[in-house]
Amino acid sequence: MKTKDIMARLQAKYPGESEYLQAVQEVLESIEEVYNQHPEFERAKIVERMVEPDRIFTFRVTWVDDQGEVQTNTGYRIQFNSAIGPYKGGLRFHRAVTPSMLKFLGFEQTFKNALTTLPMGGAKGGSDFDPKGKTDAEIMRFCQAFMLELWQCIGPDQDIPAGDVGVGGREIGFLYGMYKKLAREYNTGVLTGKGSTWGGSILRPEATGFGALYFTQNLLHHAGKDIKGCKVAVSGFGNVAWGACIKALELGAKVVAISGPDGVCAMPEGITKEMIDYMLVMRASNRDRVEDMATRFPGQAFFTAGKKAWSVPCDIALPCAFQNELSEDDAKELKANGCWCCCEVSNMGCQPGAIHFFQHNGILFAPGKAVNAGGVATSGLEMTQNAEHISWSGKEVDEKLHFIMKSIHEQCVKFGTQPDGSVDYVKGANIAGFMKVAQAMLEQGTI
Ligand code: 2IT
Repeated sequence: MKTKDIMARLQAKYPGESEYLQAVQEVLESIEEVYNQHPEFERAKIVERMVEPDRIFTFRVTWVDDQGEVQTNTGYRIQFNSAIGPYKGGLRFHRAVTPSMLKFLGFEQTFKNALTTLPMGGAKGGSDFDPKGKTDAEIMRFCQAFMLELWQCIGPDQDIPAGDVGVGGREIGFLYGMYKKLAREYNTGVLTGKGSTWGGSILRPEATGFGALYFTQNLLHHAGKDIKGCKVAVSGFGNVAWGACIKALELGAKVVAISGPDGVCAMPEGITKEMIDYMLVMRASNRDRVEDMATRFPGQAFFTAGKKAWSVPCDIALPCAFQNELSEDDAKELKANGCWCCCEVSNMGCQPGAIHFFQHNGILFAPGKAVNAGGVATSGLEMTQNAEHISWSGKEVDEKLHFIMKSIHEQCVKFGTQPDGSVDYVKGANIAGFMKVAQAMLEQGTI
């Protein structure tokens, strides 16, 4: 297998699908050497099969807004790979959603899910619906209309969606209500991220952020460092950023920045518990503005329009918002300001140039598919609880999440340790995830 040849073929076949091509390129580059030591993979054309989704559903979603006007959006579900388990992955509602974006996310999800130690295949879905400025009633009508199409494609042993950008507990509630009405079954295992009184797992809302901090702790420990007293810059203010802030604070770090599409809020004395709670209010408001934090906490949070979290001096950068949110220039600014570690929490949050810069300038870096896997892992734990019709305590879930993040870190170290003793976490995560999926595909024959 030659990455160059496969990429040339994919570029010709899917011109303009830049996020998808970027995600595939990163994985192929890191697995090429190992892959070519396995002629059985080459014979079975594993890579050629793995880069194509199993199937893509595309559907029209029509709904009526509060003014009585008819609105039309496009919905998607991409079932990417089911070698090691049923399709599993989130739904993204964002105005920029395209098949390319969801293909990249579904592809990444396949390897991420393989790292979790749980039996889950990869999928992603969503819509170009823009939640910004929408009322709760509009969000409910959109979710219901979306599920009217989606429900035929999913099932607890088939494909299990969850949240992602623009889809949180509120949206999962509306989606589940409509699913239940259509299927006439109380089938909790069909979605994860549910409310805790109706089949949701304790700690699922926090899990992505908590898991990311557990991974960061493992990485720092391996490098002989400690998070206590470190200054942390976080991007975004949604569910993932919220969980990361809670755990960072708990571990004795100081969160000095959060950000939004409108700019950055710097908090020189560190974020407080009250401010973290306010992030939930900001998310629920659908305003999509981080400036609201500075308005609510004058003298503690200082807003600068048009700037990113990476402009605030920190030790550790945690991108928690969107793909490609951290550029090479941002990476240079971070280093110039003293940053020495970046754990990518968002999916593909760092541009290739930024990753390259980190890796060649002694900055510890770990990729999203390892760092943020605690979210989907806890979804996997929710599926187990649903299948058994039981509910575990927060302590039980947290212990399992700790174990999973530790094991993901170990897999990265096993496959990513370099001759000089340093760990290439990108390589480690990609090879570990790939080997598991590739082996399963091989054993299941040419399908
Ligand atoms: O990117 C992700 O891993 C998620 N959005 C969570 C997916 C899930 O099924 O919990």
